[in-house]
Amino acid sequence: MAVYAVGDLQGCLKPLQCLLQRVAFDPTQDRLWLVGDLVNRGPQSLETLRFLYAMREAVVCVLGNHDLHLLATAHHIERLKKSDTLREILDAPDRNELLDWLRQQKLLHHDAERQITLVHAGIPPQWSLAKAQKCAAEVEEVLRDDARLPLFLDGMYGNEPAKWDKSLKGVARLRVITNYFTRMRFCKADGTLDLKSKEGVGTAPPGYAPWFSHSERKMRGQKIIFGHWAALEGRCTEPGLFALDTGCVWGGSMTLLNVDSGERISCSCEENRHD
Ligand SMILES: [Mn+2]
Repeated sequence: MAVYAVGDLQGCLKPLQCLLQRVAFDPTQDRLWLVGDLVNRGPQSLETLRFLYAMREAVVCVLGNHDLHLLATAHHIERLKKSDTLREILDAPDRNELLDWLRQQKLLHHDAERQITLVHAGIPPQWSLAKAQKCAAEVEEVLRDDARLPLFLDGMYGNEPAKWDKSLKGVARLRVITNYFTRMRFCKADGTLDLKSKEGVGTAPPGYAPWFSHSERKMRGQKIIFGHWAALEGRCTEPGLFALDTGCVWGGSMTLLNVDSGERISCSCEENRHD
């Protein structure tokens, strides 16, 4: 049995299939960890979801901002933006089955045996693993709760509050937790977020730095696999960190990491275009 982690899919099914073929992935034995952003922008969001759903027993998945956006558009179709390629999912006869599966997924997965944590964007510097697990669980509980889900999906958009505070309540509390796990790139050492900058590490606004590079970061040295930040191009020199978003949907490549050996392979997204 092998465990692999793959970067942001964003509806790019062919490069994923290319990677799984190259490692002779066996869903009855092997496991596939997904850093989230399974859908949107790419050519085959519906087919990608169906493919993963069919092998769901072999999949461990954390949600990304695009996955949450899909859930929100399913509740309020008017949220669909011009650049979204989610309509085919919303119109699909099996949409409820797929979306129900999606909302059962986590914001954070921790493998205790391997001592590795999987998240979409990152874990803020001021949080320990235990704190991050507690906060992720708060949002996961709401995602699974029919009564509370619509309120969360309506209220999750926005960049404020920019910083965690344990006295936060309601949707504002869920929003900042969600922004940390699914949208963060740059922040201050105290966890104050800048959600506007998307470029590489050298472009941090004054006073801000990549979430993983703060010297007093609580989880320093612990292993974290993450995606979301295509401008890193899979490079992160921080010990224990594995950046897997290599910008497939932007014409880059898709990266697969063997979690136990650390070996990486990639499939080009140009050569695996959907025609
Ligand atoms: Mn993302």
